[in-house]
Amino acid sequence: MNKALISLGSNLGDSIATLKSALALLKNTSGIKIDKISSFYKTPPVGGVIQDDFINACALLDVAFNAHDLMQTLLNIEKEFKRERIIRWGPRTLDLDLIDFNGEISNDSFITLPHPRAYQRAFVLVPANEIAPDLLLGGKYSIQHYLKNLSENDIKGITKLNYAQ
Ligand code: PH2
Ligand code: MG
Ligand code: MG
Repeated sequence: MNKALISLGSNLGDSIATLKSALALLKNTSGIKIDKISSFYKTPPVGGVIQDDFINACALLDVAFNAHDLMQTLLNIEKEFKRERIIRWGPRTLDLDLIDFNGEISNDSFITLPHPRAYQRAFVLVPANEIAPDLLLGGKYSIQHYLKNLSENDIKGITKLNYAQ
């Protein structure tokens, strides 16, 4: 079995319902077992674009196939989800990012591992730290190591939602 850390994000539509549905789709995918799911967090947008706050979460998966196939599965779920939501209920977004896969390092055109910006993103590190503080990103430094390196300012505004999954 391979261990994968993924991050989930949404800031359009009913983001909590979106993340729940995405997790349900992952759970029903053969070859994937969900090991742990973090709390859901409300997080200020990172990256300079003026937009609504995100709902973010992370999940640890046991995966029977390789990183490429998992990446393709995540892209398929994103696409399927968006198409359904756009047709039925108006615009929705879902972002599923592969953060780490067994500590592997990859730089091909399809997949970059570990995720190149995860180590500096509080909206990934805070939920990830809840379920996998000792996981080594790219086999190198732990989630909790990177989280400790963030500033107060990076973490400010991240709120854990009181919500039973
Ligand atoms: N995703 C981005 C850009 N900025 N900010 C937050 N808070 N959460 C995200 O998931 C996020 C973001 C691009 O994928
Ligand atoms: Mg992303
Ligand atoms: Mg993405």
